[in-house]
Amino acid sequence: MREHDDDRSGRAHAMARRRVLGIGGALGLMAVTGLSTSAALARRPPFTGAELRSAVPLPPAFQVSLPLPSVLAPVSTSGGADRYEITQREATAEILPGVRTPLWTYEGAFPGPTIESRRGRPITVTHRNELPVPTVVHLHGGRTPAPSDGYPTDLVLPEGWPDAHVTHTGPGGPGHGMHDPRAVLTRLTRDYTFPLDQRPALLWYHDHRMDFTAPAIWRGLAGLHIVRDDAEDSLGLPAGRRELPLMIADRAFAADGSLDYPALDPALRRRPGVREAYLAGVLGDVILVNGAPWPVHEVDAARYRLRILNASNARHYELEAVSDDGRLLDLVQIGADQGLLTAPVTHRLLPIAPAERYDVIIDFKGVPVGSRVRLLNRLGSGRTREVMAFRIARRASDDSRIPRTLSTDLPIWRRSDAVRVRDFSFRAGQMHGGHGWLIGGEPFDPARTDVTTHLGDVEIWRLVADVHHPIHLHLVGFRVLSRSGRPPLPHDAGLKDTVSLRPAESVEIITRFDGYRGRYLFHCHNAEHEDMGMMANIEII
Ligand SMILES: [Cu+2]
Repeated sequence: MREHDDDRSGRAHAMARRRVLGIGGALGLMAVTGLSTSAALARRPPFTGAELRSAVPLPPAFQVSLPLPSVLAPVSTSGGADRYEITQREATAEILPGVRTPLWTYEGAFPGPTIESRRGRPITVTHRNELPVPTVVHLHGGRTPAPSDGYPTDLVLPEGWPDAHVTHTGPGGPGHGMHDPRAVLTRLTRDYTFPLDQRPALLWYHDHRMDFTAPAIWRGLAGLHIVRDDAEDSLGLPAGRRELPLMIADRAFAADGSLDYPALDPALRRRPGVREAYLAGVLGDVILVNGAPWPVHEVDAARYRLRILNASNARHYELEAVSDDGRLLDLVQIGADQGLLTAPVTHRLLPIAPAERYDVIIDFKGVPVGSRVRLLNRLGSGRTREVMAFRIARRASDDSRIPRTLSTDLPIWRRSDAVRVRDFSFRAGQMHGGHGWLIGGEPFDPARTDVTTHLGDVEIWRLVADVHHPIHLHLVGFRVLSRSGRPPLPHDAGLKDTVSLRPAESVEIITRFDGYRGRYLFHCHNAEHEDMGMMANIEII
């Protein structure tokens, strides 16, 4: 299924076959699950989605230096809270050497500037929308009051955007309008307040506009947010320049240097959705890390803390670190989406679905100076097999450590704590007469409450998938209880906010809905699925 035919008809044919694999193949897969789940899993496709091919020459791997996103300075720090300002605006960047690429950005950069904050110290971020379309900001993984959580219809309208265009057309096109009476619109700016009363973790902020999240993230609206606290600082983990945030995202480039995306409305103003071949998800053929293609980073022969985010719309990775002499280095996981594990878990291969984060220690000690360690994606093929490289530049002393106990505050919810169990299916289906992605057989409707729960309730959710669906809950972290009736996988450890459902798999999670009352979302974080209906509402009362 990885043909790279050069002629257009061959390409179209290959795309059509990929689409069958992504959607029709999933239904076939569901049909065979009666045989046995493990047989179905063994046949699972390596990805869900179709790959765009860039129309410009691509640079060789491991030539461009790894950029490190700048850390945003607050505009004020008075009264025990920090205030930040971010302008969302168009900018042009040289992502591929010699190629100018127009982007939609936070503060002119992709990734946007990193916000570094302390647990329990609230911040307010004033976002100013100078883009040509409405936007919404969501802090992924944030324990955030509902008015600042970036509900998809809580739009920040740009100057001059007519109110008449606020009504959402829905992926079925004009005439399938969804009206949300609870939407809170602002014009030009909006203050988002984040209490950050939560475990230290790598979060990320990104656009969450109704029907247009996927193309907005693709164009560059994503940035990192790191929460820290004294307990984590005192562990002795690699820090400073030996702590590297790595935002991995795939993209494709059109002949004019712009980011290619199969949007039905390239202006992203009115008509949502993507061309039919890409309904299962949009994949690019260029792997970016912190916005650079297949970068290389010079390191000491010492331990590094890699804070990895998969910010791709639809691409899954299975990461491995390989030295030039073919040795696989340990990836010692110390944290999950929602912060530190209780104890480290060692991997040789680390699967990472869209929106998941892994906090990993890698030790370059013992790797010869002058040689490389490449981070590879075992799910990729050709160029998408490569992610980035580390070049060991020098011997160095290393006083970092990996404590055997990393944290003692992970919530432990027992099955007997749960006051109810809910079932949700995540499947392809019909929506407004076209293709959609459905939760429990229904496409998203902002005006419908799908789940009502009480603040403080513990619930078990059973999630079942047709194809890959990375499922994300806003507001709360959760633990993975089981996968298809078996114990969780090693990388399911810790507190998660996104769980990767593999084709035909059922996963049980347990969580407590605490923090704030209000309307929140849960959804698939394959961004194209999300835009095509795969979201639902949780009302916490
Ligand atoms: Cu999905």
